[in-house]
Amino acid sequence: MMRTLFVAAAMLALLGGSARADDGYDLWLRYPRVSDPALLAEYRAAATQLVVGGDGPTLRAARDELTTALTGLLGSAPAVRTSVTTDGAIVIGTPRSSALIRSLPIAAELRGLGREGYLIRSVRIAGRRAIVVAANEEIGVLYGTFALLRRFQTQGSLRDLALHDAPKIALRVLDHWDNLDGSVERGYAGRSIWRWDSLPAGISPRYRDYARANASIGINGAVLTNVNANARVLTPEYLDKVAVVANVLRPYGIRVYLTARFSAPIELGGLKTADPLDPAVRQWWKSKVDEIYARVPDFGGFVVKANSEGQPGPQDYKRTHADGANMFADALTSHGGVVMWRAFVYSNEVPTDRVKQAYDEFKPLDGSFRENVLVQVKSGPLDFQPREPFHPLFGAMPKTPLMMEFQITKEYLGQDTHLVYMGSYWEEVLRADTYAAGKGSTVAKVIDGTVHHYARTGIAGVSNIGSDRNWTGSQFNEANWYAFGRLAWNPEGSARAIADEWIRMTFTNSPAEVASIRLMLLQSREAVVNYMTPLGLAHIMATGHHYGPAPWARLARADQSPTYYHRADTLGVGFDRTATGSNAVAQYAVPVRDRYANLATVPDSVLLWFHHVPWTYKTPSGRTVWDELVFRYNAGIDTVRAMRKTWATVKPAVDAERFAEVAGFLDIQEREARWWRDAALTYFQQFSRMPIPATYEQPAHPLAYYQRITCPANRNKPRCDVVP
Ligand code: GCW
Repeated sequence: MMRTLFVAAAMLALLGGSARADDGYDLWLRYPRVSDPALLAEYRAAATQLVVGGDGPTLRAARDELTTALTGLLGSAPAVRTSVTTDGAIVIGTPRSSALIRSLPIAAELRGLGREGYLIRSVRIAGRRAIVVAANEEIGVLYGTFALLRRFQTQGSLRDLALHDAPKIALRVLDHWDNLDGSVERGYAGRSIWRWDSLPAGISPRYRDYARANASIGINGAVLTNVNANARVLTPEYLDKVAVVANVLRPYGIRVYLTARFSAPIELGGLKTADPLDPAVRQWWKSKVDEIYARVPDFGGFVVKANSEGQPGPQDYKRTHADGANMFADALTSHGGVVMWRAFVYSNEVPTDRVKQAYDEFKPLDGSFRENVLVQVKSGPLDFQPREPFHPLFGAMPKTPLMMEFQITKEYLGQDTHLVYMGSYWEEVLRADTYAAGKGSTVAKVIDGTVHHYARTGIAGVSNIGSDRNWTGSQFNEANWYAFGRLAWNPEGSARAIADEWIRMTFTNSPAEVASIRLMLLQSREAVVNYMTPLGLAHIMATGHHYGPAPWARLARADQSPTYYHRADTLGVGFDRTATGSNAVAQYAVPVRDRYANLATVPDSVLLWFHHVPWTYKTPSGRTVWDELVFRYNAGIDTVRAMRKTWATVKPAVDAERFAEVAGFLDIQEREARWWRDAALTYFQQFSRMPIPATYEQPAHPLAYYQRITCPANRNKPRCDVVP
């Protein structure tokens, strides 16, 4: 038996790359042999030697990556040398680590690149052709190394290289909503990658691969724990584990952060209060922070969710969010740590429209936060819906660094199965104009500090990473991890260009297939908006797991009820957020406010977000709002069908395992898009009392059928079922 297996494996190996089972573990860090002979010859000639100036851990990581990558791409590793002895050397290092780098005329250019920037140049060294990757610090060299490898991987030219780049945002972090028991809140890719039970002795090899992947896209921080925090991570036992993870991530330029449970002084310290102005509480946090830095000298700081969804916070003691944040800031400041204080706060005890509450709470606090506090704001004012207008806090707090929080894990967008490229979503938010300091004050320019000259800048993505072999629950969810990193580095980057890179690095460089897969990616976000929440509808997902449709749900808490958000009745549909309603629109600067408030100018993408309109209201297409809903739901499904067809055409270029996984998920996506349409339209039809025009597919079942469908809280195949 063993023998047959061995023979089969050897035969598979002989068949070469295409026959190899590919589970997606390698992400975009795959280095298959360059197949075009001319290109291969050119690349080989450019990479005969590797000259690494210095021996720090980060330079070693760069050297190892180059060695692995070039071995794969070119068929053999370049010789590692201490000086350039032939044409075709790749020289990496910093002026401090390498006399060779010091001798090159690049000092002026390096000066502008900061700690993490890099330059890549074609040069002559002692008459020999070389490519130099240089930076002020080793981490810049590592980032430059990955940028150079990206050239190889995307089959770009290596001739006359003269590029430099530096990140526009300083703190680029992944927020893991990972619990200490190994579960992941809103995680759809298995269990947590942090194996708390086996740490600190057991170090999973995945930690290093995680670090490589992050470094390759410039992510420089990891918040290891859920914002719904457990104080236990702050105990010495757990801090020892945290320190080990930090040690693995450090060479890759990644700092570790933790979430701080506000009530930890009571739960761990035995104090009677967690009042942020109480001297004993302040002292407790100070000692705790010192204890952390003794183990993790480059600890990044804390992320805090306070007074939101049941989490404790300063308001429990009649203090403000600034009082709370500043207490942590004071404890962290001497160590160089920061506080990322979340603005995602709302309460059903506050009678105001939920989407207004964060602004109401935080705007008056502008100017009262310590210098090392960033206020972390979700991309939209509600909660990571398939589409929301940008959060009105962006642009509204000139004296407080606001950082972006995107959700990479697709809680409300089909989770693991639906193919949705978030790059398009984030690009839309980042390019939105806040008008905070006149035209051109885009969200990107707010968070990169340009608009208000923020001293600190940051961006967080709620991670979609788990223990699954493909890391993110599906092959295409990997693209969202990638896109987040690239947009965090440059928030003015293009979702399309990023998609292109990712496809070339992950699937194929063949132009026709690149174009096909890119089309799928770029269509996918609008498709999900159409088949879930067209025209500015929001939060009509099933309660709890947020997977399927349940626009009918009416909960004890209005602010989490679908019916509260769509407000459908026989007169019309939509949430009036103009002056005649909640007036949330007033939180935006003029002219954004006027554009949204006025029915004549509001984009139909957010029509029902801002307005309650009669079912017969004529949208810009000329269709009534009812007919437009029918049209959009069907358009969403049509796009998914088109995506399926497109995917079928790329079969020859994709390995069988990944091809089949994606095809299977697209099949689910189409079925579930129909489920969404039929559930939503049969529900809304009770109010509109208008027909679904005969040219469209009619719902397969009556409303009651869809209302009986339930999904297990812990979804697993078979997924959601009709309860008989
Ligand atoms: O969207 C909601 C999620 C919660 C999450 C919360 C938050 C971590 O449903 O699971 O809690 O947002 O962002 O704090």
